[in-house]
Amino acid sequence: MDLKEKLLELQEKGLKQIRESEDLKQINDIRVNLLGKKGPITEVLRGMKDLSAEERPKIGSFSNAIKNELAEAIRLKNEELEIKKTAKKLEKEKIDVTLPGAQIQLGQPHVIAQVIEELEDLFLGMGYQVVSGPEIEEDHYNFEMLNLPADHPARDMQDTFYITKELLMRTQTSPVQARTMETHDFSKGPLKMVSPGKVYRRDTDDATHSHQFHQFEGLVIDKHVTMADLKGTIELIAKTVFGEEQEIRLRPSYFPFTEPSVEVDVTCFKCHGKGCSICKYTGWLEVLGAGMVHPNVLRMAGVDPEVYGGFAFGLGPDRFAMLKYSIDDIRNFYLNDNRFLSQFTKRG
Ligand code: 2U9
Repeated sequence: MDLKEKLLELQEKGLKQIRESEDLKQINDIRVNLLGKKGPITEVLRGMKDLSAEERPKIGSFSNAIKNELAEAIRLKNEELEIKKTAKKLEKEKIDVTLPGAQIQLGQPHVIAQVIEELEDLFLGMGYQVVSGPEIEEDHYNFEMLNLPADHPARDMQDTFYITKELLMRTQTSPVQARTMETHDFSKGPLKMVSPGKVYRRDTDDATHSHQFHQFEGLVIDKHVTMADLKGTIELIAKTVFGEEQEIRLRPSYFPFTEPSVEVDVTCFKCHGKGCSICKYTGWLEVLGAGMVHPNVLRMAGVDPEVYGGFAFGLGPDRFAMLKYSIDDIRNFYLNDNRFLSQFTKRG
């Protein structure tokens, strides 16, 4: 077999191998075998030294043409296999973008925060300001300014977390009002404020007591404020939180910072006054304390009780939330168990 025949045979065999190759590794092996330095074509070309000067360039260009043809066939096959490989990969990695996404669990304000926010909205709408203050408070603002001097028996009513002789964890949010009243410029208009926040008492925690709970207090100071203003405001709170059809009643009470003082009941929102387990078969729920600001409290804040007067009220957002959602243990609010908290999902 002469060289030309050998080359033709190599061409035919090579093209067949290339045609039949199935993956990129195989085609690369073929390229190395066929066209490499130790490959059969190189081997054939070695035999050219025995050819005549006339034959040599002919065989030389013939072998080059075959080499180029094989190289091109390999390149095309390689390209074809690359495309197939990519198509296969795409097929495998295909995702359906129309499938619904994984649900993201949304958080929500704490149920107590929801109650506070609802009340804040009500009072902001009536032109009140929402004021916060320090939770570590001075004895002076927490007790003294609220008509509870050191020897006042009412101080025994509250067990207090003292930090030093003068500093304590506030037992009520009233010191925020005392501070605001002290600095308010009455020549610019009345003071209308609410102060929601955390308060602390030295209580042993149980189903109805927590050493930390919340208060939402309100204060209005102006000329000519009457008990009728207080009653109307309280009625609005009761109807907003417990429902438009609710009624209120006031009972005489005592607080050191208000005179006269009242306790406020609202008709039971469950039984509407008929009597049920929620209202302990009385038809009424006790929800608020309130009164007309004591002259001593005004005087201590530098406000003339002969000219100005006002009303104040206090309520417990924890108790409101317990009533509204029939929660029988206050400790639920402070365990931060999401199975409990996620029930009070507020949307929109
Ligand atoms: C100033 C003057 C007067 C705030 C008031 C109440 C009545 C009251 C409690 C009810 C249950 C709070 O959540 S609770 O523990 N509060 O009954 N609070 S009048 O009177 C003030 C406050 C500040 C300067």
